[in-house]
Amino acid sequence: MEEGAVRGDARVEDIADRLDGAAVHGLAVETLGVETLELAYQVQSALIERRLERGEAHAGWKLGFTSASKMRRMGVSQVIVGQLTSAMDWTADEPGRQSALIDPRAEPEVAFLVDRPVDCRQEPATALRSAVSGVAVAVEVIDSRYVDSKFGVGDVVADNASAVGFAVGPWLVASELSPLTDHEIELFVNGQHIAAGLASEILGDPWAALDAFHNVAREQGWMLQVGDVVLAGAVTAAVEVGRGDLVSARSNVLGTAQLRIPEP
Ligand code: OOG
Ligand code: MG
Repeated sequence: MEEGAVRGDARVEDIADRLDGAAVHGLAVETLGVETLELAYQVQSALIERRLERGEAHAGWKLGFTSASKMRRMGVSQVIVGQLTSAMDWTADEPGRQSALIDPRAEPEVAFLVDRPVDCRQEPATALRSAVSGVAVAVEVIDSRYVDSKFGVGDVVADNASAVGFAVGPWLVASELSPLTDHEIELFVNGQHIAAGLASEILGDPWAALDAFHNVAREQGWMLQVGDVVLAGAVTAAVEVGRGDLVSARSNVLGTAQLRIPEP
């Protein structure tokens, strides 16, 4: 038993090392065949630990595969969660920002801002909804660490749901935007309109993504903290972007979020 447990931990650390190395050096790895979600979320935690050790701070959470177009495109039909850190927050346009990247792709999203701690094991999903003070439009940049973005659900969870960067627009008062009116969220790259999707693509209403998040957070025993951002997931399939591209998401209800894809 004990030996098995030790081997199990060694496997978590080994997979985390490979995925972390791929992210740090911008070199994709072959799919690792992470069979279970239990192992996958353990690897994800080990990856986040490495980032925190390098001085990054916890910044929030991201959902994946909350819309039919994303599920169809990636062949995954289960909502997944990844974790955001301070190094992924590209909201402020800092000239000269650098990041190792493999095959970055951008997505238009909706973001929520949490303004009190929430323990999902103790509090219901409705409590999480009422802990949200802000809603914003967002751009997420994903970058799978697997060759050709080929993965099963366990692999992509282990790879922190392909998280690499995000930007949020101005925070609007959440209570005035619940439920969120259905409307289009558009994606622009260097000023060119590239894609658009409806807010209702996200489980009928992006607020429902918080309930889906609550489910996973309860299982994982995660706590939400003051200032946590929660990205609700893309309303369209992801769009390829390049170094230096200016990417924005626009909504006539929520405004604009913008980021620049970092240099190598
Ligand atoms: C996984 C990340 C999915 C979303 O918004 O659905 C995601 C991927 O497609 O690589 O961020
Ligand atoms: Mg996303």
